[in-house]
Amino acid sequence: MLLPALASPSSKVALRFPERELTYEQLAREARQVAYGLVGKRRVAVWAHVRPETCVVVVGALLAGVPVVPLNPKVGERELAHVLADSEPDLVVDDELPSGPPVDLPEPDGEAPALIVYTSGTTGPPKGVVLPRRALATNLDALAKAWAWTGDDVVVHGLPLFHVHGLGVGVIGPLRRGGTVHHLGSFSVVKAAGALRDGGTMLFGVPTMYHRIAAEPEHAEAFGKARLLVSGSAALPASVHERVEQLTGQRVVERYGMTETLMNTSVRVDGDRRPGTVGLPLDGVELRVVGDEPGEIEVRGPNLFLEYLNRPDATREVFRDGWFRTGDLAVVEPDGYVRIVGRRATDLIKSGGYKIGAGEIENALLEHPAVAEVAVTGEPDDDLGERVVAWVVVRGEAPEPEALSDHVARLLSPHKRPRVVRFVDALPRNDMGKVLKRELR
Ligand code: MLC
Ligand code: AMP
Repeated sequence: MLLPALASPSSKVALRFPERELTYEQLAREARQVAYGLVGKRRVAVWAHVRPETCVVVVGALLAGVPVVPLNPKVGERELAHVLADSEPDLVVDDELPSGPPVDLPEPDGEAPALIVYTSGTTGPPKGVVLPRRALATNLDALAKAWAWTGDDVVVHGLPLFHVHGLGVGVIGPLRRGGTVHHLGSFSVVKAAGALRDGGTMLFGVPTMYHRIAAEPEHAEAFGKARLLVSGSAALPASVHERVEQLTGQRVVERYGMTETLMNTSVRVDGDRRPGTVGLPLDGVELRVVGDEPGEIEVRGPNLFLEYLNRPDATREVFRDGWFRTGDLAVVEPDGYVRIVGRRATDLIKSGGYKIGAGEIENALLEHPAVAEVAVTGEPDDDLGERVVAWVVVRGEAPEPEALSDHVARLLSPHKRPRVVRFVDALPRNDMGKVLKRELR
C-alpha cells in the first residue's frame, strides 16, 4: 500500500500550509471524495498551486490509481500547450475539485503509473517521465532508512509542487511515513526558521535555499535545532556547506536524485557528511560509474521510471542493458561515496535546482522578431548555481533585455528566462556552422 496512514486515518496533522491545515482524517475524507470523481479517468492534470488542495487531488488520484500530471502554475503558453497535447489528460483540475461520496478502492498495482512529471532535455520540448507507484514506495522507504525518517518527523519546505523534489519526496514522502508536511507557501529564510522553531524536524531544500540561509546568520539557531537539513536537486557548493556548519553547527546531508530515478544516493544520518559528496547508493539502488573516471553514472533498481510518455525513441536512448544513463559524471571515493563532478551535456543548465534545456530556450527566443541568431549557455552563479545567459545577434534594432526575458517567461516558464542577455555581432561557429558555445563562456 502506498499510503497506509490514509487507510486508518488519525487526527494528526498531515498537511500544514499557511492558509489551512488538514489532519489525516480530513485528508483521507477529501481525497476519497476526489477519488470518486476520478475513477475511470485515464489521466488527470492538476494545477500545482502551492496549497493543500493540490496535495488532496494528488492523493485522491493515487487512491483512484489515475496518473497525475502536475502543472507548473506559472507555465507559459507554449510549454502548457505541449504538456497538454502530449499528456492528453481527460480532466484538468484547478479550483473546482472532482467530488462525490468518499469511496474505498482496491490498491492499484505497483507498476501502475502514479505521476507524470515533465523534465527538460537538451533540445526540444520537455518529456513526460512516467513514474510507477513502486518507484515512489521503494524510494521513500529507502530514504526513510537512510535518514531515520519516521511519522514523528515534520518536514519543512518551500519547494514547488510540480517536481519530484517538492511533490514526491516533500509531500508523498511524509504522507507515506504518516508524518507531517509543513509547507511554507514559498521559500524564505525567515519562514523556514520559523517553521523549524515551531516543531519542524527536517528541512528539504535546493542549494540556492542553503546559500540564502548561509547569508542570514540571525536565524542560524533555528536551523541548528533541526534534526536534519537535507539538500538536493543540484550540487551544494562546499563553501555553502561549510558556511552553514559554521553558523548552525549542523552539517547538511546531501542526496542526489533525478526525475527519472527519484533519489539515487544519500549521505546517511549517521554517515560522514563530507562536503562535495552525495553519499552512498540508497538501499535497492545499484549504481556504477562507466568509463574512465570521471565516468557517467548509471543506475538500476526499483526506483526507475517506466518510460518517457510517447517517446519510445528517447526512452531507448537512455537505457543501456537495463541501466539508466544519468548523464552525470562522477568519481567514486575509496569508501564508496559518490562525488559528482559534472554533466555529459553542456546544453543542460541547473538553475535554482531547476533543469533547463538550452535548446528549448533558443527555440523560444528565435520566435522573437528581433532575434536573428541565438545561443544559450549556463554561467556560474553564486545564488542559483548556474544562470541562464542568452547570446543574441539582433535583427534590426536591439530590444530591451527584459523584453527577451519576458518573452521566454511567457512562452515557457519564468524560471527558464535568461537572467542575462548579451548582444553580439556574430556567434562563433565551426566550419560546419555549429555554434562553438565554449568560446562564448
Ligand atoms: C520574475 N518573475 C517573473 C519574471 N521575473 N515572472 C514572469 N516573468 C518574468 N520576467 C517572478 C517569478 O515568477 C517569481 O514569482 C519571482 O519573480 C521570483 O522568481 P525567480 O526569479 O524564479 O526566483 P528565484 O529567486 O530565482 O527562485 C529561487 C528558488 C527557485 C530557489 C526559490 O529557483 C526554486 O523554487 N527552486 C526549486 C526548484 C526545484 O524544486 N527543483 C527540483 C527539481 S527535481 P513568485 O511569485 O514566485 O515570487 C530534481 C531531482 C532532485 O532536481 O534530485 O531533486
Ligand atoms: P531533474 O532532471 O530536474 O530531476 O534534475 C536531475 C539532475 O539534477 C541530476 O541529473 C543531477 O545533474 C542534478 N542533481 C540532483 N541532485 C544533485 C546533487 N546532490 N548534486 C549534484 N547534482 C545533483
